[in-house]
Amino acid sequence: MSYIKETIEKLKQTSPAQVEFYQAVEDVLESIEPLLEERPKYREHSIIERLVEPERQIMFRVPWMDDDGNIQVNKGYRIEFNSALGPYKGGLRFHPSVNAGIIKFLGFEQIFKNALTGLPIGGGKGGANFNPKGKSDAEIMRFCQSFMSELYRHIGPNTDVPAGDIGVGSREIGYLFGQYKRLANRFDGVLTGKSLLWGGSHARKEATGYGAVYFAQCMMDDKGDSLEGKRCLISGSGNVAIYAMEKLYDLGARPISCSDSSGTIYHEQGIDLDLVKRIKEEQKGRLEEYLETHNNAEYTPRDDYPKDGHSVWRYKADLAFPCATQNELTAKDAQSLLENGCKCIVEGANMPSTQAAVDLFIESGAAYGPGKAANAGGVATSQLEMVQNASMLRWDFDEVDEKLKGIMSNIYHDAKRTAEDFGHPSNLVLGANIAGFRKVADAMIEQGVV
Ligand code: NDP
Ligand code: 2IT
Repeated sequence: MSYIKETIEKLKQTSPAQVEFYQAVEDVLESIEPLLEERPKYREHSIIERLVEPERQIMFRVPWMDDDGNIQVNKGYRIEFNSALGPYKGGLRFHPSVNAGIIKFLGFEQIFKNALTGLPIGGGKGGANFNPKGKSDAEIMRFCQSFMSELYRHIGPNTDVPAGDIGVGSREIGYLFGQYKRLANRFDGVLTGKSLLWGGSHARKEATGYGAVYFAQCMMDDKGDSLEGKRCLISGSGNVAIYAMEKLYDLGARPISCSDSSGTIYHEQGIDLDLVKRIKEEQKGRLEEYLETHNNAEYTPRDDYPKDGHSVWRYKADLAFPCATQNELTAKDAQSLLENGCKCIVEGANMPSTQAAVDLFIESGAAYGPGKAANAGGVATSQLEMVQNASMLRWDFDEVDEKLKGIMSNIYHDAKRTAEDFGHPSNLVLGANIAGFRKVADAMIEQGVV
């Protein structure tokens, strides 16, 4: 058995039942095989064995009281995965599907994503199996306060800096920050994605979606093409999806779909983004309500999705932006995208394509931008928020946006150059994984056995 396969087998025994985590680890380890041959020092220093083991895993009880006076209990997590390059950095996810394996997959991805940004941030992730849907504002606040009552002792502006992810947006960051400040008696940059009124950065809210589109722009440039006039399929209708659609419109493209966990909207004339913002950001409603304004749009409820696939990916388009969640794009979906002439897939979400779908994209020669490269604009702008907090300055929107553009272009070219150096010029999975891994591994060697 190869060294990589042996490592993965061992991991399955020592960390049982964490399938998403194995998937993320396999993706990275299989890509870096050629690098391990070239540089035996990584094996001599047991870099892989150390990398797959988080530096610290914090799991805690989150008790809170609902509006009816019942006591509820959730599981809270913060996985501090790797601090070779800087303080642990990564979001918090509140979703009923959250478990240790999901937080570990996200934390593991975050290590290499953060390394790719070229900024001094390590990798971490956290969250809870809490379902924010249907909860009152007061319940959300009590939950966030209880969550932070444990988390605050583990985080700090130079230790670990959480942010948002699925189910955690500016409202939750506000309640979390308020409780942190109360307990720690410090007003510091311990969370990112903060409100512009009290320490947030311009363009952080937009950064992940905008960044994914800037990344797509680099991919199209390389083909001698542009986004102008292109039909784009988007999944999700949360933070990443909304701001990806906004930037696509800015650059002359046409987003024609979006989705939530209940169903998919397809609107040939182009998604009405102001309406989606109103439904999702202001009313926290369901996408189905879109039809009340646009009866010429098509809505497919989740129950009517094709077997083994999702409804979004069966339409004809030039580009696809999965921006909802992990494994939302299957081999069947990849096939139908490719058959319909889709030439560029850009991942706004973390690990949205199954391994079989990724294999199909790579074999087909389509331009495929993996999440850890294409969605790194969010965390990169979080680091810009940390810089502004540490210096007590505030940059204007254009300044942050320009920096974000530069970072996305650097990530693209770093991954592309690395893929070329290893003889697979169009394989950005290999390029991104090797480029990210190399930075972390070299730092770990220099810091000794810790
Ligand atoms: P939001 O909570 O704002 O939106 C998530 C969207 O995805 C919603 O439309 C949601 O639908 C849908 N969704 C979530 N879970 C599922 C599911 N199990 N099945 C179907 N649909 C689902 O989250 P974000 O936009 O912030 O995050 C989206 C993705 O982007 C995630 O993979 C996240 O890890 C990744 N990401 C986020 C970054 C950020 O800065 N926010 C940075 C980098 C990556 P519904 O409302 O019905 O639940
Ligand atoms: O997956 C991600 O990169 C995020 N959810 C953003 C993390 C951050 O610290 O901004």
